[in-house]
Amino acid sequence: MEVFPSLPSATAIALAGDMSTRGYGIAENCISIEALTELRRFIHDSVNQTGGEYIAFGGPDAMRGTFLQDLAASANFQTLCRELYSSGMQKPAPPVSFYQVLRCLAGKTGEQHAYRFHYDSYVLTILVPILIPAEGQPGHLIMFPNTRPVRRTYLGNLIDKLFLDNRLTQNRLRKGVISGRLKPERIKMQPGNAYFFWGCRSIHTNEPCDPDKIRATALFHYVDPYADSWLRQTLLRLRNRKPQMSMAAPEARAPQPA
Ligand SMILES: O=C(O)CCC(=O)C(=O)O
Ligand SMILES: [Fe+2]
Repeated sequence: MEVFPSLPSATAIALAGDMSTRGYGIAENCISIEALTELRRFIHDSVNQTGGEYIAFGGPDAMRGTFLQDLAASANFQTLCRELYSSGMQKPAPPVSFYQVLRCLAGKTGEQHAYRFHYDSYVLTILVPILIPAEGQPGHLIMFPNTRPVRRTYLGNLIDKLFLDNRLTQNRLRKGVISGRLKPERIKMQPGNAYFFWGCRSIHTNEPCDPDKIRATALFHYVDPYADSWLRQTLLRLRNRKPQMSMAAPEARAPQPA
């Protein structure tokens, strides 16, 4: 069953235009209420099991049997992502699947997952909001759009990440945003819509939400430009050799920003 509308190519062109100008494009009313209701039930159950704290699911096994698996398999959704990729990258998308994450912010631990400014490792990011608190702090997505090109090499990408992923830069960005000195795009997401942006080109994160609320977002990461990089594979192998990583159950390990 097709779970995503077939969008006219004019809509895809408009989305791509918005992604390159203001940083993000919105496909409106493309996720059904039934799908949101089913996912919300799953999210409420999962957060209850953690005692009201943060939980995240990564990889295809965690999504099996849910709407998120159907969406990743949807021909219409895949076609749109391929079109956006090829229009942004000026080359056809390789035949790859999505790297999927479902993030549920709740409790004190949820607050710790705010203001983690990052670039995604994948070119295109699709964010599907499932639960956004209607009152208090909703945990908006904030973004400095298209602050870099897609780096040609993994090393180039790594150098950017080192400049961003350190305490000094993170503190500066957080303080700048909180004081209003820095003015990122602040995206007030509405469940039912899907949000598209160049995740690997745009510094982004979410603001905190109230600890007694749940904020849940599904992320679809599309096309890892460095999948074949020797350096990347070597670093991954070294990291996976560390015993504490391999001993944790996959679902207990919170996925890092891709
Ligand atoms: O949940 C969000 O608003 C953003 C999460 C994100 O950027 C990521 O997981 O890569
Ligand atoms: Fe991200």
